[in-house]
Order: sequence, then C-alpha cells, then structure tokens
Amino acid sequence: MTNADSTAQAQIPDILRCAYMEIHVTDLAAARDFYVGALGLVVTKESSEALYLRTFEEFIHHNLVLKQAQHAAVAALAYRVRSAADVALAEAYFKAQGCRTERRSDGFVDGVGDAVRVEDPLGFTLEFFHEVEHVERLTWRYDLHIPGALVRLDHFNQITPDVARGISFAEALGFRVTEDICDDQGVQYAAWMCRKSTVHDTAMTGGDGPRVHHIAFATHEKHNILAICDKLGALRQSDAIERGPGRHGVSNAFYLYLRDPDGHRIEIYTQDYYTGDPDTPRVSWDVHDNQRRDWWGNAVVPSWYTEGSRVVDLDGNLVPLTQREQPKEIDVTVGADGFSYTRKGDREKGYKLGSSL
Ligand code: 4SX
Ligand code: FE2
Repeated sequence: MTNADSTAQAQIPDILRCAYMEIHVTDLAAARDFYVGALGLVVTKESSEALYLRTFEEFIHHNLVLKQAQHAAVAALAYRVRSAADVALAEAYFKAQGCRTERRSDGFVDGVGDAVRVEDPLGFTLEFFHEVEHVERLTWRYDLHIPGALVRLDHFNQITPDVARGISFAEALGFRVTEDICDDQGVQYAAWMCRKSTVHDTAMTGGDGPRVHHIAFATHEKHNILAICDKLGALRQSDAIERGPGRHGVSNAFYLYLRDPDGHRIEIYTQDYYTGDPDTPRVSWDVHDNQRRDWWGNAVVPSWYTEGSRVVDLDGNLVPLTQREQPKEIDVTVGADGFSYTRKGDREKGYKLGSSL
C-alpha cells in the first residue's frame, strides 16, 4: 500500500477491548437471582429498573447492564477505546458509512461518560466509550471470591447471515481474525476476531441475524467452571446448563454454556492462548472436523446452533432478521451424518462416523 492509499483511508478508533453488554430482561428479580445469586457477579449499582454487574478483576464500572423491559433483547455491545478522541473517530467512521449514530456526552448508562452508539451495517447496536468510573478491583479480595469466580469479561459472539461480510466489517475496524470454520467450497461458517491479546473480543457465527449468540465471562481455571456446574446442581438449576462443560477445538478454551431466565446465553470460558503478535497464525478448521467445536468430539446440542437473542436499535425496536442463504452448520454436521471425521483421511476413505473400521 502506498502512503497516498493509507492517508485516504478513513481513520478508525483504537479499540481496546470488549467492555460490557446491555441486555433487556423481562424479570429483573429473576435475572438477579441468576447473575448474582447463582453466578456471583459483583453488584456495582442497582435500582428497581437496572442492575450493573462486574467481574472480580474488573476496574471499570460494569461488564453487564441488565434493564427491566417488556421483551428480552440485547441493547448494545460496548467497546472501550484508547482515548477520548477515539470516541469522535468512531462517530465519524460510522457516519461516513451512512450509519445512524447517537452521541451522548454523559453516556447511555450509569458509570460511563462520553459515548457514541451506532447502528452498524450488520444491524447491531455498538457503543464506543473511553471515560468510565473506576471501581475497586477485587483481584486480591480472596475473602470475597467464590469457587466459581467470574474474573473477566472475555468476549461477545454475534450471529450474522454472511460471515465473510462480518469479517470484512470487523477487519476494517481493526480486528484481526484468529480462527475460523470453513469448508472446501469457501463457505465461512464462523470466525473469531480480536483487539486484545486473546483469541477474541467478538466472533461471528453464521445464521439468521442480527442476533447475539452469547456473552462470555472468564474464570481463572478449569476447576472454577466445574464448581459452577456443582453449584447449579445444588441449587436445582441444572436446567440452566445448555452445553458442556468441555474443551473447545477452536480457541482451545475450556467452556460451559448457560441460559439465563430469559434465554440469553452466557458462556463461562477459560485458558485460551496469547494472540498479541500481529503475525499470529490464523487457525482454520474444516466444518467436517468433529473436534472443531468440542475437542472431545461431543455433539453440539441443536439449540446452541439455532437459538440466540434478538437485538434492538437505538430506539429500542427489534431489528428484523435476515436469513442466512449459505449452508447452515447444523445442517452440514449435526446428527452423525457420515460426512464428518475424527481422523483426517477417514472421510475420503468413505468411513462413516461410528462405523467399525
Ligand atoms: O464451539 S467452538 O469450539 O467453535 C467455540 C465457541 C470456541 C470458542 C468460543 O468462545 C465459542 O463460543
Ligand atoms: Fe464463546
């Protein structure tokens, strides 16, 4: 690229990391029981309409805002940017693409200052902010930690019909793809992309969208995830567990998926790998590889592929869905269809999944 080309490019905001999600819930008290009672997220602030929650190692005001509403939905995916000036850059960047934007110098939610929200080209409402209230970082407060302590916000996961388009959008905003799932026809089924030095800040999952697939919180270690399973069992809330625990192929993380009382999906995630070098190799998985989504080869439950949270626009209205035109992963690989493999080469040899070789 020549200098002339690079100066002609729109300046992009310097995104630090995924910072928080704002979600609408239909029963704030039930949601509180789940997020605070069962999962032990830390309450920064609460009222009869809203609940501001954070993880044990967080020093910004919150990682999750729950708002009481008529319908369950995701209201915003919020990213922290490096400086105050980056908020203006984000506003200009999306305005130049013809996207609707709204800037509020005193923020959209408590604890956050100057921020811009945008309706992005994929249909999601994104927020960019820098100014934020600092709160006590409870890292060393082991007197407060619980066995299943959620210590950081790790990532978002978005459902969008055209994953390749989602990748282009994210790359233009400065994200780098670390892993993806595709087939030999060039169909993209999913992609993971980062700003911070982990496998992702967000991922794009192919499907009818825009919808949000999940928000993921990190624990320090695998045993913390097992402790969450034990606690949910003890609370007779094992039906909150949707998938796992298990080991992902993609990202190598240990995982668990839960559904909150409104059906919003939460992932508990730990021990992925460092991705900070710009030349970190991208890992591409074949959609027919049985170990891509679960390293132990466990089948993924169908609801995990098909269900997700609807999103609302800047006015709070549901964003209509666009159907995915390309093949869906659930149709390609679920149900021991005989076209997936555990050992490379088995598929070519015509061995069926589960047959004795
Ligand atoms: O199911 S996958 O192994 O593809 C996967 C899903 C990997 C990392 C994630 O965070 C995720 O949600
Ligand atoms: Fe995830």
